[in-house]
Amino acid sequence: MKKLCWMAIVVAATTLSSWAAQDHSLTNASFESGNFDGWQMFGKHWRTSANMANEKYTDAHSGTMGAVNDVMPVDTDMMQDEWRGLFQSVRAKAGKEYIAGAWIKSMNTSSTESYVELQFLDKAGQVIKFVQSDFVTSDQDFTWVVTPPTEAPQGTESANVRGIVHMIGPVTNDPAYHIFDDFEFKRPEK
Ligand SMILES: [Ca+2]
Repeated sequence: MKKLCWMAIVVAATTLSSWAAQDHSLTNASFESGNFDGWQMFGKHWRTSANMANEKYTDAHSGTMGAVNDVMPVDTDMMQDEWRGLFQSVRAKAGKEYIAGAWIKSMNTSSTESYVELQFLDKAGQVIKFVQSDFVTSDQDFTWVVTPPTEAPQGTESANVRGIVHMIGPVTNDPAYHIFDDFEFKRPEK
């Protein structure tokens, strides 16, 4: 009986830690599930999409699916519509260097931009350091967009790998599209 109780505690602790931060590798980093399993989002108009009818319009860098954010001409409320993001939590260790990256494609970029952000969080879940990639500010085919290698500061317990879309001002005429695929979180290669 005593052994059984101990087992239950171990199982509970394991479940809790995997909920708090996935271990190193990202879940559903290529969106091949066709949904946002493993990801959390904020802001408007996130969808997974294949759209393979024409190479020019594909939404997948690898496999058949990618994650798309649509910035629509009707998104005119800067309070509600300005920021959109998708992210997931991973385990990270203080003193170790990491990078976060994704392949980003953009179309009809107009007054929008996108980037990858890496946040380091402490035990309480507070962001104690963050770093960003270069910003995608004009139309491009899938391009590897990555943060500088960054050392996790003292007190780091986890990291958030984030894809961010920023509406600088309302778009006119056509929607702007920022498409993400194949996120990575890893130690930089030396
Ligand atoms: Ca994919």
